[in-house]
Amino acid sequence: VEASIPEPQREAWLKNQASGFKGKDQFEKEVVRHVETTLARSMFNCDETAAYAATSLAFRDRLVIEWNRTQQRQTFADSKRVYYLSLEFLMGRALDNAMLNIGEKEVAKSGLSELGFRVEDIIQQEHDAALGNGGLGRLAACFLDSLASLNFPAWGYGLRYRYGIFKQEIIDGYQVEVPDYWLDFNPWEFPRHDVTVDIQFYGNVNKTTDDSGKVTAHWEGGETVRAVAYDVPIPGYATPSTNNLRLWSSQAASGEFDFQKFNSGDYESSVGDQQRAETISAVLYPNDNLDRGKELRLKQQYFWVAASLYDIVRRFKKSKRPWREFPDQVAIQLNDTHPTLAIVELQRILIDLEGLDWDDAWNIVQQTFSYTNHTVLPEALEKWSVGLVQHLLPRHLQIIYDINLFFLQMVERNFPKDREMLSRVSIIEESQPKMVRMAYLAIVGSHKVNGVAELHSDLIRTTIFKDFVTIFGPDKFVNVTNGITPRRWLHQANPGLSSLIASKAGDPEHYLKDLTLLNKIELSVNDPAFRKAWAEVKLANKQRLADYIKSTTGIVVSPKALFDVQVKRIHEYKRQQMNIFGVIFRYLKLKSMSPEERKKVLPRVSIFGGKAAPGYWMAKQIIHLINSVGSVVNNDPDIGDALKVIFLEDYNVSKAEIIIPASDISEHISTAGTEASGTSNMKFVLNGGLIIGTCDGANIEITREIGEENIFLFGNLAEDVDDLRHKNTYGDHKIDPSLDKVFNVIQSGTFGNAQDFQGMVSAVREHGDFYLVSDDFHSYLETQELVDKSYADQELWITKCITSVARMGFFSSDRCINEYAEEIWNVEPLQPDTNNGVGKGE
Ligand code: GPW
Repeated sequence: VEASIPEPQREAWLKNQASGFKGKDQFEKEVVRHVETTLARSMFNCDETAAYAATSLAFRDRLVIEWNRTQQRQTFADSKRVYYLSLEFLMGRALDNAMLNIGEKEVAKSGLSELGFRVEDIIQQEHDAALGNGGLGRLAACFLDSLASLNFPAWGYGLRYRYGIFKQEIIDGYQVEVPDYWLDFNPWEFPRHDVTVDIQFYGNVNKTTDDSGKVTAHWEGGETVRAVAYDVPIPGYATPSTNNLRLWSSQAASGEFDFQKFNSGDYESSVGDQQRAETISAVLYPNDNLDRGKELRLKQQYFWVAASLYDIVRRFKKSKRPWREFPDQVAIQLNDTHPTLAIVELQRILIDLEGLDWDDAWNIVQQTFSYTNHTVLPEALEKWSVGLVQHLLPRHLQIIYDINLFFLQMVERNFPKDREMLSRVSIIEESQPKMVRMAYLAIVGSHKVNGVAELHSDLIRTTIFKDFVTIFGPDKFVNVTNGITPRRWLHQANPGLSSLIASKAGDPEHYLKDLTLLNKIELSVNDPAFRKAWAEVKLANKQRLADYIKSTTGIVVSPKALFDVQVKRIHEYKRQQMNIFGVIFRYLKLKSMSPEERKKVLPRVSIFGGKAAPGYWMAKQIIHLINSVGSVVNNDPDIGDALKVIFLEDYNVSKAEIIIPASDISEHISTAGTEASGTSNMKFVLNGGLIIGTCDGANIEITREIGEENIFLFGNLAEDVDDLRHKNTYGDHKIDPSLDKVFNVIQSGTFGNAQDFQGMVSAVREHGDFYLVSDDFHSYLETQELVDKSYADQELWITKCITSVARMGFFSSDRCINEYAEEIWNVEPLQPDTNNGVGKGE
């Protein structure tokens, strides 16, 4: 590496190489230096915010050194890289993760303590990086952690939203959205004002023919917006490898503003141009599992995809390799269909700008891309109107039509007897207006398509993408069951449990890198001291959450009660409504008991959290009902500790880190066949909580791993859902008697104005109960009773918990990333130099 620098300069550079702090004394020195010089403050006005800033900068210096080395190493090795394109990266906080991955948390703890701070308080100063909605965005963040920890040369590409997912406030029981301006102070990003790409929109296409008769398309005119790169270092755990997450920010292309307009007095419109450009990366769309087809969203997609591809192609061209080697150097993973235009953009670059033949170009494209599907819900499958694509990206629409033409010709040749096949699989839906089906485009342009859990992958093969399995053969469609990073979701969120595990499974550095080693704790399942310590860890985590609940809601809950948690985006298919109906049923039952009877019941705390998309009326109604039930139940003197209902506002990654380790039971109760995988189910079990759930998504594989005696499954199966829905709509739909009782109480006004909750009730009673709440309600209540009974036998309960954790190794995102690397990307890790002694994990 150094050989590229000429002799005399090289010496000076090497002699003065930055190294970052080593050990506690240097750490303190660096913190004080950053307080005094970078922040221009002193020990007399260094509050926790400043201490956070200085600590982060000290750690950042360490990260950057390894980051530069990793990037140089990857450039010189010139091996294949993975590019993970995702519109969402739900990163949460970075400092704690950096301390852990670099392996210097103990140093930070004692150093900060000598300077007068507690490391936990400092960590909590950080604002979450919340550039995502839910599971899809968090999956991308877990993948980045695993890619770096496993030493894969990999980059993430996303958008640098000025506003992440909104902050949720609950006011009078209603959700209120508050903008999340998070960039005020962000030490983790590096603006690269020299790395820019000008992105074109609108305009028109002209074709020219050269002497040989070759036709070339030229996309001309329109407007230009500048993409500026912001880089975020992603440290691996217990390895010096530090990868890059590149987020694009939009700016006016013409400089600060149009001086012509400014000087001629048209100040407002000159600023207006700039603001319009900045709008592209201004805000994350707050929809989860829903496609709303807004023009600005399509602009975001193309802006991000075009800038990323320009960057990737620029890097490839430096190697001077022939184009056919592109797929040997580049694997691009499409996180859902949001980046599907990348397929069209690469084809455009190759044929219009690089002069390749269509077929050669298309081969390269197909070998380069692969696509992950995350849902079968029809309302979430992206479609863009042909008119909108034509207007915004005229050349891309032509290419989409050509891709479709050649694809349909192939289908016609291979399946001449099935005439209806053509309209079924056409990338263009012949509706009014015509629509581009993005999932079909993604399939046709990729070499592999994967689902995210076994049931989900089976469903896409047999339902929504059935014809494509016929056309391309079964090998194109694979399963890669999701995973989670055990660094954040075990060691960081639950240090107590992690060190208890370490006492049996050995060094965290080993089992956090090979999570199957967790199975060692199963040998201690009958060890009384281990079991006692296990129970103490859980109780301490519940106490921590109880304190948090007290401080944020004022409500006192007993850590001895059974903590029942459902935290995730609010959605009808996830069925928080079924949970709250169940809570109401429990409340009615408690009310019907004598005080003596009531004293004997196992107390329960029902904890909810999650955001509703701002335009999702039913989801907001569900939040309102949960809060209304809470204010009745929590203030009912008959009830006391027997039942508490808590809604925790603004659920996000850093709150998940407190909530998840504190659960006894968590709810993953989607209508069978609707939740592609779920990933919080994995987090809860890994943290020693049990699950009540449906046979859906990864619940099924969790059951297979931990054993069906360790999970509370209930409800109808995916294979029966269609028939049940049909019956509910066309047959005589009798609703479950217990649910009917609950509805009558809601309608009597017990929880406030019955009108406010009419939508939720009539969705079940009158509109066919699409999510089968009534069909599953009896089974749900019975299973909740079984949960109470099982919890009463604490010894058996603890056995279930320990056994489950021991068997969760499969769900590490490291396993998941290794599967992608082998089955889809064909990439190898690049081992770091092991002799520089940096980057030892804790
Ligand atoms: F609709 N998921 C999500 F498929 O969080 F695009 N947001 C989304 O918009 C979509 C999916 C989309 C989730 C799935 O709902 C969840 O089951 C899965 O575990 C997660 O993606 C990661 O694969």
